[in-house]
Amino acid sequence: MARTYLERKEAWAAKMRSAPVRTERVEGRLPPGQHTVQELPVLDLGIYPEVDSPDWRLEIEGLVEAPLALDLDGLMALPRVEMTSDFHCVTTWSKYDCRWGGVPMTEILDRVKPTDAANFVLFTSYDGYTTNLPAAALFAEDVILATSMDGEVLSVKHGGPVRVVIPQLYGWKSAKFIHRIDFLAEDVSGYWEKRGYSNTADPWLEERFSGEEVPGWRD
Ligand SMILES: Nc1nc2c(c(=O)[nH]1)N[C@H]1C(S)=C(S)[C@@H](COP(=O)(O)O)O[C@H]1N2
Ligand SMILES: [Mo]
Repeated sequence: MARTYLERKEAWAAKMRSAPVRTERVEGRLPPGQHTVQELPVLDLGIYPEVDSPDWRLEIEGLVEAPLALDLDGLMALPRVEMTSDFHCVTTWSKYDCRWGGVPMTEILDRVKPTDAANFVLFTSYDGYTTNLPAAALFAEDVILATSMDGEVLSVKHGGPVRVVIPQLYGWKSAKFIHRIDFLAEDVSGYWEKRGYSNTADPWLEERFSGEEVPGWRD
């Protein structure tokens, strides 16, 4: 019987974990080991949460001076931008020039003010997905809470109503259907990170997999 996408992705992680780790960041637009695709593929757990607009919330909590809960109107009222960036998935495809519209993450950071102890971030999404990353990665200028793609309202397939996009990290850190952002002192592994994927996920360092043993993810 054909294996599911999730099974193949896990098996691939198991196989590739012995690949040599890069010590130097590779320069250039296309990160090492990637190839470009023309259309943005759809990649997720196959669960499409239908959140009614009035019920949607974004909650930002943990080690911040001013925790924030936004409904969709509240998010839409914040300063907005359109920006174009490249998207790199760990499964080796890269899509150039994705045009995202939404609220820059810097607007959120300015409001919640993460404390000095906030070294890590955990995203939690409406499909049950989680992903963790160093808090510093959120401060890049091109990180966006996207509500539109290519000038159209963000589809559920691509993570609508609201998703995170972090162009400088592999795509699995760009949480679709975002619900919570928690600032933490200690790193907490997310869905793929528990299954052997990298905590830091820099495509130009080819940080695909965790160098350490991840308890429980091997058969
Ligand atoms: N909530 C959620 N976000 C997610 C995922 C997911 O399964 N659930 N998959 C991640 C992965 S592995 C990738 S490559 C991108 C894919 O985004 P796209 O489907 O818009 O191309 O979403 C990321 N964000
Ligand atoms: Mo991915």
